[in-house]
Amino acid sequence: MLVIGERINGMFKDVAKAIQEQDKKVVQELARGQLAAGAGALDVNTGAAAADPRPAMQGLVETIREVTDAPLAIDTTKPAVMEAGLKAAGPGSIINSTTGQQARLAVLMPMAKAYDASVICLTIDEKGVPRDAAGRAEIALRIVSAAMENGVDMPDIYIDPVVLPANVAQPAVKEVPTSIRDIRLLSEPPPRTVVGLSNISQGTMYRRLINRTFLVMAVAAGLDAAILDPLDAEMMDAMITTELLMNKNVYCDDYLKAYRASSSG
Ligand code: THG
Repeated sequence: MLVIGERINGMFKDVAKAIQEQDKKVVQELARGQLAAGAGALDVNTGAAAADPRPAMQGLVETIREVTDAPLAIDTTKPAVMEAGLKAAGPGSIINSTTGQQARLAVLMPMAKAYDASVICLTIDEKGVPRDAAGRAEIALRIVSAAMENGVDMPDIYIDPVVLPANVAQPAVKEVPTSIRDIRLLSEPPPRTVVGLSNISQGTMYRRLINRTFLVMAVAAGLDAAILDPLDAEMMDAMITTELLMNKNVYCDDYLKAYRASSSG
């Protein structure tokens, strides 16, 4: 499973401060640390920390590129910021994200082709996030069509069924694993699935426990990728164990060590 490290995000106080003070060290340490902990890609989001997000995104990406060639997920809703990030990061990046709205798909699918990027697509339309898995599947199908029309291959499409906080949208939680199963049936080969995991526990007391329990549910449903904090070792252990029990890796007694040895570059 592809782990996309979530920590280089201006939503976190240490990163917001680093962006404001142009402190490269903090960002570079987070890049190295997340990759060493098992991330295969890094999410990059300026948050609200920068007055002008375009140079801020470019600066963040260049700072990360000084220490790693790992794929970067450029996390912004603004096409101009996206393009600046993709340019600085180079081919093999991940667009994070487009919604299923035609106007956004019409901009971001061609951008994926032009910059040799894969693309995360949220199951959101003009009406917002659907209440149930059926509504998510409907938008996902529109996304699959748009990808085909633009010549973007299914393995380069990551559909995100949108995880909402369990404390305010409790009935929506179980729709996500259903949605992960549904999305895999939409085409052959299927698009991939991704979630922003930490959304599930925002504002709750047992954040890490809720994160890792939900991750197990999603991995058991066939999740392909997750934006999460790989520095949470208990969560990584839960993920690795679920993948083992789902027969994605061959059993050995020291499977945690074996997994880490094979994934740490
Ligand atoms: N889908 C996609 N991309 C995403 C998301 C998604 N990108 C952003 C987000 N959701 C995933 N990343 C985070 C990062 C941080 C938190 C949640 C999701 C988070 N932050 C603390 C908080 O809000 O409580 C910040 C405070 C702190 O700890 O310093 O929870 O769903 N495609």
